[in-house]
Amino acid sequence: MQKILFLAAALVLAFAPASAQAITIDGSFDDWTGITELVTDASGDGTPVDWLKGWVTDEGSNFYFGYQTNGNVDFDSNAWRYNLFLDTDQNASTGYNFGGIGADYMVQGGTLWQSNATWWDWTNLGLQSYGISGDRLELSFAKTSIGSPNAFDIVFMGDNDTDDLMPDSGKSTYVVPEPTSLLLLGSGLVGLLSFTRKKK
Ligand SMILES: [Ca+2]
Ligand SMILES: [Ca+2]
Ligand SMILES: [Ca+2]
Repeated sequence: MQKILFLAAALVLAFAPASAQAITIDGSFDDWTGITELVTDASGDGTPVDWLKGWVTDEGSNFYFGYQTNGNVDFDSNAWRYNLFLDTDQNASTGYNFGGIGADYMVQGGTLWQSNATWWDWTNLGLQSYGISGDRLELSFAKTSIGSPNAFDIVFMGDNDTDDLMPDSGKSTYVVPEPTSLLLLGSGLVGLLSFTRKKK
């Protein structure tokens, strides 16, 4: 009986969400509290886009991106100045060649684009879910939209001639955390298997 209870507990844990925190794309940033910045940047080193902080996280089947700039995020007339370059195969020789990475995807304003070449040639994958409030943005899309990578490199670029880069040189890397729920599920199944065997 104890074993059954233990197994039941293990299975309940297995199906519990890996992260307790859910991000809702609503322009409110309370749900980002406790999520550490992936990258930060100096204030006053770019105009009109001056990056300050960037966040990436994931949950379930979605990636979530956030950033904070010095001054309000302005998509009304300047959406094209807000660019996130994503190197999803972490291979600089594939995708748009920029800042030492090969960006296979780009988020420009609220739109996701897929690279067709090492030069500026993109396919529009459509407007994504995003919210803006003052100097911050949050944006989300399905992991499958960018090929469900386990990790990717990212560079934030403002404008394309008076650009502020974040980081100023090189890149940041986001690694999808190990799915602890699957590990628990695995150990639960192993336990179940050995329990079944002993019973025979
Ligand atoms: Ca939110
Ligand atoms: Ca900056
Ligand atoms: Ca690449």
